[in-house]
Amino acid sequence: STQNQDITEHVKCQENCQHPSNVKSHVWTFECAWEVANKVGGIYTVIRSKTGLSVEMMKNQYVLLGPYKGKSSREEIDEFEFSPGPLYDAVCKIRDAGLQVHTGTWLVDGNPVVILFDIASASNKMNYYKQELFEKTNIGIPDSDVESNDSVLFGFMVAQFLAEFSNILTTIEADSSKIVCHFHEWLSGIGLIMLRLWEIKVATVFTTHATLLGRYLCAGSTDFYNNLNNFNIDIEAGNRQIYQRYCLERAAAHMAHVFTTVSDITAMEAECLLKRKPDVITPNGLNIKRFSALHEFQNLHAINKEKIHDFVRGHFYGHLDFDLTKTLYFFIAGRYEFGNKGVDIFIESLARLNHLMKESGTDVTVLAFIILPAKTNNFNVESLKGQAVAKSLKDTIENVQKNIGKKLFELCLSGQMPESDDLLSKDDVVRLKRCLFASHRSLPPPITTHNIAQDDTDQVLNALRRCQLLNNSWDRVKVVFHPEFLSSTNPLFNLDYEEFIRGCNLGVFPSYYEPWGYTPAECTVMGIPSITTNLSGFGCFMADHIADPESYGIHIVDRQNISLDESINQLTRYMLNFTLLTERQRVIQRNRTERLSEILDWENLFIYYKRARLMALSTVYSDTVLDNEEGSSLARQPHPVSEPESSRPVTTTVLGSQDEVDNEKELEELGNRASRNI
Ligand code: 1S3
Repeated sequence: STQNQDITEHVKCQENCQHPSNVKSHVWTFECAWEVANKVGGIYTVIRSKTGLSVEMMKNQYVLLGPYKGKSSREEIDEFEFSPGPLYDAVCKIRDAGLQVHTGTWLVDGNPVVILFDIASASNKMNYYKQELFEKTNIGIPDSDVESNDSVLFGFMVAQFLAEFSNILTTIEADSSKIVCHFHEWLSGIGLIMLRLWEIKVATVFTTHATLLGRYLCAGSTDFYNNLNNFNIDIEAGNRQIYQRYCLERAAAHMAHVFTTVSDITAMEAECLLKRKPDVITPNGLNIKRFSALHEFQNLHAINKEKIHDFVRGHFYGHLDFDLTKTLYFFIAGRYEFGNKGVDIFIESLARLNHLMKESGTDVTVLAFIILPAKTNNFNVESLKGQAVAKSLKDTIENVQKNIGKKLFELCLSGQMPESDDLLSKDDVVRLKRCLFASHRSLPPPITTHNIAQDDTDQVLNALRRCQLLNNSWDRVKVVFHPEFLSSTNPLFNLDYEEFIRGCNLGVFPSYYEPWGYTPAECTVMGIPSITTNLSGFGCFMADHIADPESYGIHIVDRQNISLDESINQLTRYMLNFTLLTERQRVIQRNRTERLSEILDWENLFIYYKRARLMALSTVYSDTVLDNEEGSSLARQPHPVSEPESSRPVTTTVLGSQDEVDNEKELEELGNRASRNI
């Protein structure tokens, strides 16, 4: 795009770089994370989803710092040398010191300037770095801790680069530029720690997206939230062999000029475990591209649901005794953290839902997808065979169809009225029979699409077996565990992850440990209702900002104030209620859900980042003006009211707002009825 070209030009433009007075802003903003141009988890989404806005606001004075990962980095960035200027000079300086650095722009929205550090090039300095770190902080890094070793190399390289950059700026006459660097997570923390220890004039922000210890403690069988204040932190970290990482995280949090985290619930955790209360809460946003036509996202749902039907036709071949038009797709997706992500209670609730649906004699079927990456030995034969059988049946029928059409045409041309017996040839019958016999199978469809490496100890498989969720014909709840993230090259689903979400009816994310939780947020902006919890940052954020989240399709399970059994029942009830909605009601709910997109847009949430950085700058540079209006709280979303009637033509499947008014009461009554049923 023109904007991207402009930015690249800016970076390459010698004049601009040599004369900072030519650029509007005098603040250089660096953002540093292990997940810059490196897709590992949620922080990648945090950074990537706001690159467009960041570049729009800060132009070429916004620079991302990340690790160089060889081939995968080469696919992510457009590599080129910067033209002479302070950035280029700083890069040259650290290259002169024997360190390898790759420069260019990241091939994402906004095309931000990116500097990737090849940590392997610094490995010969590892012992010097560790020695210095130990002498200055008393934190010792064992050789066996690979991640911490990587963080040492990355951190020192970043700190050296920023030190050089800061030094170069001070030598440029009449340059009053300020520098702020925003570090994410403990893996980038050493960069911040060293900058402070070397007393480099750079304002620093540190954001934690989860505390290390919190994640570990929750994954055990600890009653985490009721004991937040009682843990003996050093002992707990030591017992889990993460003491050095914990120390790095805590040091970065304390040495930062401004410390932030993504939600109130993680702020509370950070205060107890890291012993510093975050200065600012920086909730995660998304890059919202709303469709100009209101019904477009509804159409995308229909198109992608049809593609999921195709998968189901193959996977359930020989057992497709349920009506696809009355089938609802639920899903859970994320990191394979069985308890933390609430997969345990999801499966238990599915079992209870299955029981209730069978009892009620409903003709609705729920198919629950579990998408969590696990170690596998590729797809299993049954799953691949299912898709092949369905495809061969489809091809055969298309051929037979063509033959029938040809015959009909010929007969009509010769003035004869075709008899039904004339249409199917013997050959066609034989071919059809062969396909039909091939599609018989006695065993129920597999509950997983892959050969799981540790099948006998896999937590998901064992929970499904224990709950007897085995895709038997009498079950109203069927399950498919897909232990790999979806991509468009997947041979089973002809869908990438976004298309898959769009095709589903409900996202279920009953997490126990979830500092933010992008999965329900992603559902929301695509107009897909979801279930979250009051222990997830997203769930709490929505509860704070929406008067009645449930009426917008955001269901929040209480995992804080009631027993586990009651939470499971509540989750079951939400899912059961959903199965009782009519198609019309689901369409209305999707419309409402999608209306929440705006609250999750970086356009609205970026103010918190801006505030954190300004606060940091104001502590380092006394002339920074801190605008108190920035970062004030967002408006609360009221109870849904119907939109004014649209003059746009409305498709048959999409309901206009008048329908919505008519159905508001209906929806409420239905909810009440369902709660009485459970
Ligand atoms: C973390 O990733 P996770 O899934 O390990 O950071 C994400 C981005 O802030 C956040 O959404 C998530 O809750 C955290 O857990």
